[in-house]
Amino acid sequence: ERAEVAPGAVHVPDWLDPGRQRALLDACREWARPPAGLRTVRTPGGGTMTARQVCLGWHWYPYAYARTVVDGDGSPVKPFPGWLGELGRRAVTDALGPPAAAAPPYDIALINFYDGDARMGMHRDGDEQADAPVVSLSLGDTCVFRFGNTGTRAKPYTDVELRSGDLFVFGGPSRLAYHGVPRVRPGTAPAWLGLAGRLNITLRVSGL
Ligand code: MD3
Ligand code: FE
Repeated sequence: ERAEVAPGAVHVPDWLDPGRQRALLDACREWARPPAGLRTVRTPGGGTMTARQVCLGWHWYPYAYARTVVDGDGSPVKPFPGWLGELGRRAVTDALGPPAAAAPPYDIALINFYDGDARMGMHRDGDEQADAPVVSLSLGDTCVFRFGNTGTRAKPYTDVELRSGDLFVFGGPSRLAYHGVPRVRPGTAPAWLGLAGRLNITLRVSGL
């Protein structure tokens, strides 16, 4: 099924079948290894993100993109694989319908690893130079995903549970909306996946 949570914000539960979830998890575990592997993100204000992250294609650091891990081991960022771009195009078409015009290729993946205590505060994703939809894929433990407003970080919110295999696409008027992850539900991952915790993969177009 397909649920439009706000204009341009579409949730497709159970979009990835078990075989594809396992394959994507295996790929994420490879990408997490050094060099240019999983790292802790530190914000300019002295804060630390509780979800750890690895990037493909372009390296995100607060609040810009680079081609090397400027805030980590300094290595070149891992390449963004063509098959992941194809997955992104299919995701957008399944959620929003076929594009009206030729769409630019996905060239960034940001992969967030959450343990039971990890959270993500309310924020907007404004560091990309393109307005293409963001594709989000969830693996492992269920989380509470909080979707807010474009003009303010404040209420009202819509809370949605994201489960292993779910797709969420954020385009059009929802592209710059505030959003966050107030909690993860430990121990809720499907047993066959073999993952303790939660992974979220976002696919983006850099416009760079
Ligand atoms: C709405 N990640 O990586 S996924 C992020 O679960 C991020 O790790 C969360 O927020 C996570 O920036 C939420 C859903 C999501 C991702 C990107 C968005 C929602 C979005 C970009 C624009 C609007
Ligand atoms: Fe975000």
